[in-house]
Amino acid sequence: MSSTFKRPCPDAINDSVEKRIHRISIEGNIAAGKSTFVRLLEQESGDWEVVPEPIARWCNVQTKGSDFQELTASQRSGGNVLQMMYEKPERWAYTFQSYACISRVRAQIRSANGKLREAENPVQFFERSIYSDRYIFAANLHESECMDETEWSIYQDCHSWLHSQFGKHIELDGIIYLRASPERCLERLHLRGREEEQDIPLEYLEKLHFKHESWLQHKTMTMEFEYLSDVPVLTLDVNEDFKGYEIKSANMIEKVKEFLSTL
Ligand code: UDP
Ligand code: D5M
Ligand code: MG
Repeated sequence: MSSTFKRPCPDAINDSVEKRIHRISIEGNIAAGKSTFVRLLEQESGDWEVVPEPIARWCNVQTKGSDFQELTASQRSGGNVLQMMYEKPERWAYTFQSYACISRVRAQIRSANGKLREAENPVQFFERSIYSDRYIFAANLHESECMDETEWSIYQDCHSWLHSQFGKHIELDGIIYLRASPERCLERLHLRGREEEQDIPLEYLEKLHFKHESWLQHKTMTMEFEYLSDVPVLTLDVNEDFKGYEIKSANMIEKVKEFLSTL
């Protein structure tokens, strides 16, 4: 019997796990509370894994562990591209958006870690998606004339190509929209105190808010990726603080579980 046994190839294992994984994107305006929320999700279940936004790479902040190598590589290329984009958007928007999108895909396609292989109902929560990259942030910068027509069409071309190549690993089964007013986001942005963001005006957050609303609330946004219009959306109102409020947080987690059970 043992002579006929074939050790399954690791890629086949990865493929079968990948097929069972539900991928959920956590969307929302700047400082709505996404990172805070995904930290709660991560603690909730061994079946749940979080892929945070690669903001550290964009700011060139040194972190520990596996991020370190890539950070040093990006340091060699120089600079804090998030800060550069906020200081001179018409010069750096295209560079930033290209890097944001590529680094996000790279983070999200890394195969699920060991714990998800054992999971009964594996779920990956992405902090944002390549759809918000393009249809919220990059589109807004193009509309604000910080990316010209050539940059915008090259960006879209690269984005579509990335999707055609890696879509299988990053397409979504659901979206959780953390909805907060632009005023609340501005308060939290100041509270968080990320240096690069301190001059962001309310009007900028309003523009991003309306884009989120048109995509996830009114569903009037036109997008190239047809499957997205059928992806279920769970909206959670986060105007009131949930951080530090156990009952409110538990309530949100319950809603997430109910949502997952419908997918
Ligand atoms: N925050 C808060 N109350 C909440 C959720 C978040 O005060 O209920 C704070 C959080 O501690 C941080 C800021 O708001 O200082 C922005 O949160 P986060 O970084 O999670 O936002 P993101 O930009 O990831 O959506
Ligand atoms: O942090 C993300 C920061 O990066 C925030 O300042 C907005 C900015 N930004 C610009 N373009 C993008 C794209 N394409 N994706 C994500 N963030 C972008 P957060 O506070 O987590 O929203
Ligand atoms: Mg965040």
